[in-house]
Amino acid sequence: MFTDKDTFKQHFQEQFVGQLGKPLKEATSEDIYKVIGSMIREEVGKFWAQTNTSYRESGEKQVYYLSLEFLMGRLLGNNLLNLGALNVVRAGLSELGWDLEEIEEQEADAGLGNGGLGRLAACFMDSLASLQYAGHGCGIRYKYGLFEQRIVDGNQVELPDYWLQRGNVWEERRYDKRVEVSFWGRVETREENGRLVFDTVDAEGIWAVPYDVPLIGFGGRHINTLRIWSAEASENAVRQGMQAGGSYYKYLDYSRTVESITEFLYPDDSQYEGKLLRLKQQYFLCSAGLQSILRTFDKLELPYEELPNKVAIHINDTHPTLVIPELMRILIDMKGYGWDEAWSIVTRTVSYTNHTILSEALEKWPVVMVKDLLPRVYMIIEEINKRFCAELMEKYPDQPDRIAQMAVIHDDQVRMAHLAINGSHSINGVSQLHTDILKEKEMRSFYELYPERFNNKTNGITHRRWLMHANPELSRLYTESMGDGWMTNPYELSQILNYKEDAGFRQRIQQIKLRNKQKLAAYISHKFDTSVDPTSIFDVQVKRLHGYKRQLMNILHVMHLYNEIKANPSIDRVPRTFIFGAKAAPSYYLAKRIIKLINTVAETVNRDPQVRGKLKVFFLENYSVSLAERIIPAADISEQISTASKEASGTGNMKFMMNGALTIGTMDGANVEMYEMLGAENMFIFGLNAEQVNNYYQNGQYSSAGVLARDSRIAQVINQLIQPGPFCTHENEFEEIYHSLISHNDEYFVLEDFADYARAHRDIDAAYRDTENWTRKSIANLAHSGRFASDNTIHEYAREIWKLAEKKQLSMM
Ligand code: DL6
Repeated sequence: MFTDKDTFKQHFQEQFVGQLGKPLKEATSEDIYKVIGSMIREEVGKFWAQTNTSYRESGEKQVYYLSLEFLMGRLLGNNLLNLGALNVVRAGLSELGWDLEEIEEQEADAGLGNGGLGRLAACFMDSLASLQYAGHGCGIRYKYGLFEQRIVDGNQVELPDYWLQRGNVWEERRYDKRVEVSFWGRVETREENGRLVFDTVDAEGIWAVPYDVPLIGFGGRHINTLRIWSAEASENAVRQGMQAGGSYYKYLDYSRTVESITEFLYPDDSQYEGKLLRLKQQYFLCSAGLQSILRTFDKLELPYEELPNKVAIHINDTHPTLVIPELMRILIDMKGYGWDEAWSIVTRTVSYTNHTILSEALEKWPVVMVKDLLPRVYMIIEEINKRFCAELMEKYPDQPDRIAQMAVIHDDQVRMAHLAINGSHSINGVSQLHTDILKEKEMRSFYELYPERFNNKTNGITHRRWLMHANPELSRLYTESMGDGWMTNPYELSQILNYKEDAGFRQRIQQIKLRNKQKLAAYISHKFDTSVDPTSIFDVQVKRLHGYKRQLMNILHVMHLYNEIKANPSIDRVPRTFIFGAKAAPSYYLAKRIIKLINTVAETVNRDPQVRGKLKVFFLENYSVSLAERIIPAADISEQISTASKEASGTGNMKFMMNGALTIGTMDGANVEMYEMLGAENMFIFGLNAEQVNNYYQNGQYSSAGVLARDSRIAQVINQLIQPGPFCTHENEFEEIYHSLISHNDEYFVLEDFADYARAHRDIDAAYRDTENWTRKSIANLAHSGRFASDNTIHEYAREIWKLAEKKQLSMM
C-alpha cells in the first residue's frame, strides 16, 4: 500500500470510500487521519502476526516492561517513519490537496504518563521493536490521560483529557484475552496432602480487558505489542448481584465503580499519594499482566524453573512492585511450588529501575490498606519481610536500627522500594551520578548487602522520534553529508564532527535552526497575537514544574534581566526569548504559584516598550509530547538547572542536545555525562555540585537570607515578589514563593546558585555573538548525542539485565 505515491493514492482513495461511505471530496482532515491509520494497521497486521509466531516458534526470551505510565504522544508520523512510508504518504496526500502535518495534528496525544518516567518507557518501546528484541509494554488504558492545562488569568486550570473521545485507531480490543483480577475477600487455610493450602474467599472479581497496540520497529517488519488493560465488571458479578436481588441501577453503579479503576492517570509526578484507587491500579496491572505473561509462557510447556530463562519482567519504578508477591502467590498457591523454589524463580525473573531519590516520591502503603484489599498478597509480603529480617539478623546481630531501617514492613507501612530491591536480581539507577547516589547514600545498606544487584543504565531517547521525525531538515542534511548509517547506528552521528570546520555545513546548520525557530515563532505569534523575533536567542525550559527543577530560578533571573535593562536601557544584550512549558500537579500549590509568576512576568515584560526587542517571555500552555516536538528543534539554549543530586537523569537534556541546543545546566543527572563528552567549551555549567548540596543539607549551614544580604541584585528581585511593582500588582501576591525562599530557607538553593547562573547567562550572551563558533559548539552537541540514543541504552539492558540473545550492537566510533 505504501510502496510508491501512486499505489498509496489508489489504495487510499479506495479505502476512504470503502470505510467511510462518502466521497473523498467531502473528507475532513480527521477522516484522512483515520483512514491512513487504519491502512497502517492493515499493512502491519501480517508482520505483527509473523513476529508473534516467530516468538512462539523460537521460544526466545521475552521481556515485559511493566509500567503505570507510557507517554506515547502521537503515533501516526512515527509509524509512517518506521514503515519507511513518510515521504510516499506526504507526496501522495499533497497531490490530493492535503498536508501531512495538518493530518498529524488530528491525532490526540496518548498522554498516559506524567513526564520523564512515562516518556522513557515510550522511547524504550520504540528501541525494543526497532532493534528486534522481543520486548513488550504492559500498562493501563486510562480513559483520561494527563490533564489538559489551560492558562486562565495566568493560572493553571486543569481539564480532563478524554483522549479516546474520537476513537483510537491504533488499538485492538482483545476481549477474548480478558482475565479476572480479584480484590478484597479473606483467606481460608486448609490442609491438603500434608500441605497448607490458602483459599481466598468472598473476593470481588473484575475483568481486565486488554487492548493491544502494535509497536512498529524501524523498517516496519518487526512488530512488538503494547498491551494496555481496561477494567470492566465481570459477568460473574452481574450474576451474583442479580441473584442477590440487586437492581439494574445498582448494577450500573457497580459497573461504573469497577471502571473507575482505569479511569484516570494520577497526575502527581514525583509525589506519592496513598490513595486506595492507586493501589488498585497497581495490583490490577500486576495481576492482569502476569496472567497474560504466564499464559504465553505456558504455551512453551516448560516447568516454571525455566521461567527466568524465558521471561524477564522489568518494573518501571516501584509502581508495579506487587508483581513480586503476586508471582509468589501464583507459584505457591496455584503451581504448588515451595517458598524457596518460588522465591528463586521470582528473583531471577524480576528487575527494577529506580527513577528518583526524592523521599516524597518513595511509595509506602499502609499495612491495613494492603491487607484489606489484597489479603493473600499481604500474607506473602509479610513472609518476605519475616525472612528478610531473619537474614539481616544473622548478618547484623547487633544492629537492630539497621534492620528496622531496611525492613520491608515498618511502622505499619509497606515500603515498596525495599520490596522491589528484595525481589529483584537487578536494581539500576538512570544516570551514573544517580546510581552512585543510590549506592553511596540512599540505598547504601542495600548496596552493602547485595552489591552485585546494583548497576547503572543511563537513560536514552529514541532518535527516530526526536531527530528524524521532529527535525526532518536536519536529518536530510545528515544523510546528504554522510549517508544514512546514523539512522540504524546513532553513534555514527559523531561523523559530523568532520564538518565542524566546513563553513558551508555550518551555514546549513544555521539555516535549519533559523527555519525551525521561524516555525515556532509563527506558532507563538499566533497563540499570543504578538511578534516573536526568530533571530533572538530561544532559551527554553520545558518539563514538569517542580521545586527542584528550579523554573523559579529561571524566572527570577528574567526579572533580574528586566531590571538591568530598565536601569540601563542602552545595555548591550543579545535579544532573548524565554520559553517555558510546564504542568504542575493539581495539588502542588507552590508550583502553581510559580506558573502564575512566570505568566505575570511575561505580561509585564512583553508589554513594556522599553525592553521591546531585547526581552520576551512566553509560557506555552499544555506542554505535551507533540508540543515538545515543535519546541525542541527550535531551541538555542536548553535549561537543565535542577538542584544538583535531585534530577535522577533527565531526558529533555538529551533531546535538546540531539537538536543542537547548548545546555545551561548544573552537574546533575545525565548532564554530568554530557559534560564529560562535551567539555566546558560546549556547555554552560554553573552552581553547586551534588557533594556541596549534600554537605549543606548535612551541616545546615546554608542561609538564604545571608545570600540576600550579600547580593543586591537578588535582593531586588526577591523584594519584587512581595512589594507592589512591575511584577506584583498587589502586596504579597507571591508571598508563598517569597517564604519558600526566605522563611523556609530555600530548600533547592535557588538563591545560592543565582549569581553563578547569571554569570553563565552572560557567558551565553558573549558566546552567541560569535555565530561561527556557536555553530561549532552546536555541532559538537549534535555529534555526541548518539551516545544518548535509547537504542544504546536498550542494548545495555538487554545484555546486562535481561540477558537476551545478542542483537546487532552499536559500535563506538
Ligand atoms: O528515568 C526517567 C526520568 C528521569 O529522567 C528524571 O530525572 C526523573 O525525575 C524521572 N522520575 C520520575 C519520578 N517518578 N517517580 N517515582 O518521573 O524519571
